[in-house]
Amino acid sequence: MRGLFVVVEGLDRAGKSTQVSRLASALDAKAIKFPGNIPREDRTTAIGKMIDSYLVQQSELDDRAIHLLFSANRWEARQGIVTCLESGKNIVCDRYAFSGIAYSCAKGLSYQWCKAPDVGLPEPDVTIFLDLSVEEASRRGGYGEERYESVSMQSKVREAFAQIRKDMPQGKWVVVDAGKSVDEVAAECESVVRSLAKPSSASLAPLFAQ
Ligand code: NYM
Ligand code: MG
Repeated sequence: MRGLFVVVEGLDRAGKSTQVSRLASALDAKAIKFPGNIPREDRTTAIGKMIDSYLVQQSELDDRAIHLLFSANRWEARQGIVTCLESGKNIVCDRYAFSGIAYSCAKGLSYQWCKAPDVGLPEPDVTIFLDLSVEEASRRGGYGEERYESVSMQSKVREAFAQIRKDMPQGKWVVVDAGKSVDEVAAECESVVRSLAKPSSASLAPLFAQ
């Protein structure tokens, strides 16, 4: 039996890192993160370094070029994900293709264009969207210096996530209220995963293939 592939998505400051580590320990899962690995200093692949430099505003890139780098960063991790799941280990992943689409659509790129490079990646068994209002997210310790960390950008990202939600097959996208306490959110995330059916086949379906 292969492992479960669980993705956690949400705006910046929605509490993803905390919930990913809680969920990973509850499920005895491997925690992974896009872009790169946790923490920021570990955006270590060649592609991860380019992404990091862009996010911390040390380099400029065309919107489409950075979009493709984020996608390439997932493709370079694909074999590792597949191998891990096939060995029977669960994965909890902090952001995935959905962030790729949401942040680039928020900058004005078209939905279909943004989706295309990620078609065929391993499809998560479920994506948990940690839902928080932009206002509440911005009150959580304020935004840092990274690109995209502004109320106006996050509002557009939230709208784009709403569009993705409509596009997702039944049961693949579960919204959890991220405004509750850390323990309550953790319990809800865990119950979402516990209620999933066991993976029906050993191999993973391709993302966005339908
Ligand atoms: N981000 C993340 C994208 O714009 N596209 C992507 O494909 C992914 C995975 O990177 N503001 C953005 C969202 C975040 C930023 O992520 C850094 P994090 O989780 O804050 O390290
Ligand atoms: Mg962030």
